[in-house]
Amino acid sequence: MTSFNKSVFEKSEALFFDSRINLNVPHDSKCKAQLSESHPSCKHFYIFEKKSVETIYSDLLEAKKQGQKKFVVLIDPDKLKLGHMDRLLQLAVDCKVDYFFIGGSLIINDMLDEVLKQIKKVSNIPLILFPGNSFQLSYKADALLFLSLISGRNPELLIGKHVVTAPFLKVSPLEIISTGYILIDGGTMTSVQYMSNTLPIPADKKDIAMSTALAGELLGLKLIYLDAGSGAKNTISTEMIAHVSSVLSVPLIVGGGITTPQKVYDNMMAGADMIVVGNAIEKDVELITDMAIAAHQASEKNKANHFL
Ligand code: 1GP
Repeated sequence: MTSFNKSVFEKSEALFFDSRINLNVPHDSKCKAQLSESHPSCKHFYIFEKKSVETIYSDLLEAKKQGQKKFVVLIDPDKLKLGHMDRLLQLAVDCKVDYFFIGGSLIINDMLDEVLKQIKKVSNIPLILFPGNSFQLSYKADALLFLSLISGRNPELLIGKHVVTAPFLKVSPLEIISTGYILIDGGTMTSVQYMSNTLPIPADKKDIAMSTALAGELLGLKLIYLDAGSGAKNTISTEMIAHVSSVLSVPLIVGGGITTPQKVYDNMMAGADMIVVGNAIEKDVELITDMAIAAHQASEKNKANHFL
């Protein structure tokens, strides 16, 4: 059982999460419901056994050490056409997609748990929440990117929301992976730019991107995510990826506007450890095959170069 300070937890807003958000707590033995005597308005809260090993993050670190690359499919539960779901999952399993990121700027249709449940039924591909806000949480996922928007100067997205959710996350079964999220100008106003009320780093300012990423790593963030935003007109340049990657020890995620297998390959060879594709696959699910092949080729080539 995880150790946590009950009094801190009881004072926290997090106690009320289970009545405000449909967490769909799994009915398995890892979960123990307890009555909350001090908060009659809240029926119960849950304490989970925390995974003792950070499985996903250890895998990512090991992959980086070996020069191995990871291909990630982003699923936005609001945009996913349910008719495409079976095909998407079949291709993802066949093509050995490494992870699913699940999230969106908003989730309007309340499909988060349903999507997670459907994926779990047919695949063992780890599910990582990539939340657009603090309501996009589900215990059905395996891990959560605990995002700090370090390219922006909006205190709520740097630390504010984190304070509110931390006590809840501490006792959740999710593997929590702190992530420095860096928005790069992709030539169009993206949802994340609008919703976060922050300015992206200009696409040609690679020193600012590099210094921001480095600051994130030095602050102890475990991943850095360079994102041009979903559906970006311009992808992040390979020059910027190479520049940022050259100073980092932690894994580097890159996404936003990637529509071709060649771009997946080039970005990986430039230094991205993980490539995320959402929009293009939403439009044409068959793209998964060629993108995954490109990712595996980049991974093999990079692994071979790594030990030369
Ligand atoms: C967005 O990086 C992701 O946050 C993926 O972007 O949807 O444009 O592939 P796309």
